[in-house]
Parts: sequence; structure tokens; C-alpha cells
Amino acid sequence: MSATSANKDDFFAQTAVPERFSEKYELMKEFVSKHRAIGNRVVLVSSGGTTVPLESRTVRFIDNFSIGTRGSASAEYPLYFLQHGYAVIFLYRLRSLEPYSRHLQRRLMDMLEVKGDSVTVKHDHTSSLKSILQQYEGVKAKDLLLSIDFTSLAEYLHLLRASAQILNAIHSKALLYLAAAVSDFYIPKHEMPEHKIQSSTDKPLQLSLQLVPKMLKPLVKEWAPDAFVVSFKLETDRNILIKKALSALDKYQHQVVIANLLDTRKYEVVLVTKETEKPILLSKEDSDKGLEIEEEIVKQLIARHKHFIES
Ligand code: PAZ
Repeated sequence: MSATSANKDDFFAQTAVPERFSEKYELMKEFVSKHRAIGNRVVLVSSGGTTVPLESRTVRFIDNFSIGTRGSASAEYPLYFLQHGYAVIFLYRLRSLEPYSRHLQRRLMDMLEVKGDSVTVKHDHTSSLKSILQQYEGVKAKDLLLSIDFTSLAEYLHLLRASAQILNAIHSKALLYLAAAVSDFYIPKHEMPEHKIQSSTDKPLQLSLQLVPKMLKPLVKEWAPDAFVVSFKLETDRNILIKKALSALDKYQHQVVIANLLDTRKYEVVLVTKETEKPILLSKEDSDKGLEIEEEIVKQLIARHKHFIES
């Protein structure tokens, strides 16, 4: 596997505009202009992993570990952005976790029981399900959550550019919370075979991947220059994590990097700005009680965003 790099214009030219792009664009535009009119802040939460197709008529693709726990948790009400006067655009990988869905599955399983030939509902479990459904209904009624899906890297980046440009209309009231795990490598369309790669040649498969251009740079400089931008940095080596986060802040000049390690990402992150490094920890006891680290991450970011808007 080898890799070379392209610039962002090449990337967008080499990758097709996603299906239903204009429909999604219009939905985001309408959503932002509605919330702009009532003075709401809007956060874009990106969530889940991107796929990198190996064939145009895709049978095989490269994927990654992310299932969207962080993004989906952060886009829920109560506790997170929605409770603090934000409307949320949830840009998520299709079939990854969505706000509320992760609670529903477990609760539904707990609620139902088999008695003889029939399935019955355990009434003592219905109240927590009811409360989740009520929260969700409330969010829907106020039109506070817009979910937009993507699957491939190209779809994600086309939608990221569009949403950032749309959000720039609300200037500093826009917050970009980029928790998606985005591939660093891709195969340009013109280098991709159209049909399924055959395994009958006896030769090992050689892949040549290009480096994805770093989109944070145009995002901060051109697409949403007035927004408050939070990127996430994932590493597996603790020794390089903070250095990489500081280097991203220096290169892209955005406001915050949330640095995390693959194995401990649910219990430990560091909120890094140019001036400060603030560890955020979730104890085992709190985790056992059902608390989530995203609550504190979001709380800290909301305070910093408020300060950013005021200044
Ligand atoms: O989706 P998830 O909850 O399983 O994981 C969250 C995460 C590790 C993808 C996120 O915290 C993150 O670090 N995103 C950026 C990854 C990167 O460096 O590309």
C-alpha cells in the first residue's frame, strides 16, 4: 500500500457529489436559517467512521472502528447541546449510533419477556422508555435536531464543506464539533476499478492510496471562518497525543482539540487549546452509574463557546 497526496480542489473534483446532496443541502440551509431567525446557536456534530470504497460499484471498502458513541451521546437531550440553547445538525455515518437509539435498544430488550408462547411487556420497565420517547418527541416538536447521513469519505467531506459554509451565516454562533473518525487515505475515482476486484489472478492485491488533503485548513480559513471549531484527535500512543493536538491547533488555527486514546476514550480526554490542557476524566463509579464523559466535554465547550461569542 502506498500513498501520495492531492489538494482539496483535486479531491472535490475527483470525487462525485453524493447522491441526494442537493436535498440534504436544502434541509441544512432551511434548518440554519430557521434557527438563525430565532437567535439560536447551532452545532454541527459529526459522528461515526467514513468508508473508503475500493471499487466504483462498491463491493469492498476500508472502514474503521468508530460506532458513533461520542457523537450520538453529544447530540441528545437532556444534558448535552440541546439543553443549552443549541439546535443540532447531526452528520452521521448511516447505521452508526444515533441520538436515543443506543438507549432504546437495551431498554426494549429489558422491557419484553417471553411467557409461554407470548411476548409480554414488563410494566416496571416502561417508564424509562417513555421518558426517552418523550425527550425525543420534544426535540422533534421544536425541530431542534436535523440528522444527515453519509457513508463514504467523499460523501462526508462534500457534506462537511456544505454544512460549514451554511453555518457561516450565523458567524460565531456556529459550533463545529468534529467527532467523526475520518479516513486519511482514499482512492481517486479515476484510479478505481469499476467492477469488483477479482481474486482469481494469484497475485496479492496492491492498493495505491492518496492522502486526503487536510480539510480543517479550508474549513477554518474559507468555509466557516467565524465559527468556533472543535476537532478531535485520536491516537494509540500516549507519548505523541498532546504534541499532535498542539500541532493541529498551530497549523489550522482553530479553537479546541479534544485529544483521546483509542483504549481510554470513554473515560479520559484532554481538552487542548493553545494556552491550556485540561484533562477530563470519568471515574469507574460514575461510569457504572450510567454517566458519560461527553456531558463534561460538552459543558466545557459550551462555556468556551459562550466566551468566544461574547468576545
Ligand atoms: O465513535 P466513537 O465514540 O466510537 O469514538 C469517538 C472517536 C474516537 C472517533 C472521537 O473521539 C475522535 O477522536 N474522532 C477523531 C478521530 C481522528 O483522529 O480522526
